[in-house]
Amino acid sequence: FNKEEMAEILEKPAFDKVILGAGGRAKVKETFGEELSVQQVVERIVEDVRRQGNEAVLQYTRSIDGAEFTAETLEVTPAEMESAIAAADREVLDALAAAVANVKRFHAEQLPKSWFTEREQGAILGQKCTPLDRVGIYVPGGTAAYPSSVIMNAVPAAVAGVKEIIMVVPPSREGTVNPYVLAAAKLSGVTRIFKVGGAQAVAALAFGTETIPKVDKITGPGNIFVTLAKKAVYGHADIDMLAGPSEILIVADHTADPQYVAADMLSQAEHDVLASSILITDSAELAAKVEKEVASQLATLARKDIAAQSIEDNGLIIITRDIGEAIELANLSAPEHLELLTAEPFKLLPYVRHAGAIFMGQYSPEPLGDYFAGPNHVLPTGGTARFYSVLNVETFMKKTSIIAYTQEALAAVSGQIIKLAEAEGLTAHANAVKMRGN
Ligand code: HSO
Ligand code: ZN
Repeated sequence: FNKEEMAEILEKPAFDKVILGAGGRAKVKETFGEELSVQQVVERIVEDVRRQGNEAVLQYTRSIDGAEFTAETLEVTPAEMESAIAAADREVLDALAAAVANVKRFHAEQLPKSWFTEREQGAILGQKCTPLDRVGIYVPGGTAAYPSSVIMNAVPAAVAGVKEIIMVVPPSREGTVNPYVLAAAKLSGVTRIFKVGGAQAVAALAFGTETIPKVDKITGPGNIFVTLAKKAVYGHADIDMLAGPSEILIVADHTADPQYVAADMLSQAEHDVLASSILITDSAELAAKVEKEVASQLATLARKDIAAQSIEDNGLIIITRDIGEAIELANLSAPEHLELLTAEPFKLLPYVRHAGAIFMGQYSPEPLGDYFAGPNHVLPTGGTARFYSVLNVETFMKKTSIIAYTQEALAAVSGQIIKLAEAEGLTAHANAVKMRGN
């Protein structure tokens, strides 16, 4: 165990270094008439949407998603919502509703309170918390169209008190959206839904178009185009974070069940060939068993090709001398999801400093958090858990200071304020205080 070497092994690919495969490059050539990098594609799309609004949004939706809309048909109608819900499986809808209730209950506990505090001579100071007026949530399309992600983005915004929650989601070629994504949006309090995805959706939310309203903040995960577009519009609108592929890191000792460990690693691997699944353990015996289990469970999975590729490219088992070393490595990695599959996970908790979410013990597998328990599944990836937090109610709120002094309170400190203003050469500042007497 050598720290530098380990840091290198655990190093994650930077999200903005993604290079398109042959299919992606061909698509870029077809759409833009020339070969462009992902960054160049995003810059073009963002600029076009900013300048041309709807026209660019509709044209990119046609050329990239292959779906034909007009400004009027871009928005999901109440009738479309009703028919999606009517055709949906009741049990799935019930489970979605139960998940919404749990996520609401958990996030309600995060709601910050405005507060006042008293100072000398009747002065009052305070902090007022205000929800954002209008936010945009991005929901990926295709095989990654997750109703659970709709809930995880929209419910905290609704709990924060955001009045307008605008959702964007890329349509299929036929112009449809996953019915459970629609149902989840309704259950979670989404106000309006537009069938647009990719960088064009992010740009439309950031700048507004004739049809899509401009929002104050854009949240939610997406592919590299979406992530780079969020980075590009940051400052015009706020963003939550820059998310990359999903990861799990499991710290396990000899008490862990190798079947559970393997299943949890694979649950992450099936997300994406770029997803990473790492086991760190002080038990060589467990490591050997997990390796075998992964191979045998893999064969049974619906998405075995994706999971196998992910394990092959980004799967890792590290054996340490003790659990202390394992935790040290976990901190070095700052994983999105950290599972502590050890005899006494709570004893390790004080030593964990960097992780998006921590799953404690053998009955708290990651999917419990992905879908149901209540905490959010929009988490910092790629080592950014060192400085980003999990998506939460305050993501959708801001704070404003309040200062209310009395005449006596101001008089008591005006001499010192005047000294500071004069030291900065700001005599108008000094005047504003002097004028109020002392
Ligand atoms: N593990 C993903 C969230 C998710 N899993 C959605 C299933 N559906 C990122 O935290
Ligand atoms: Zn997941």
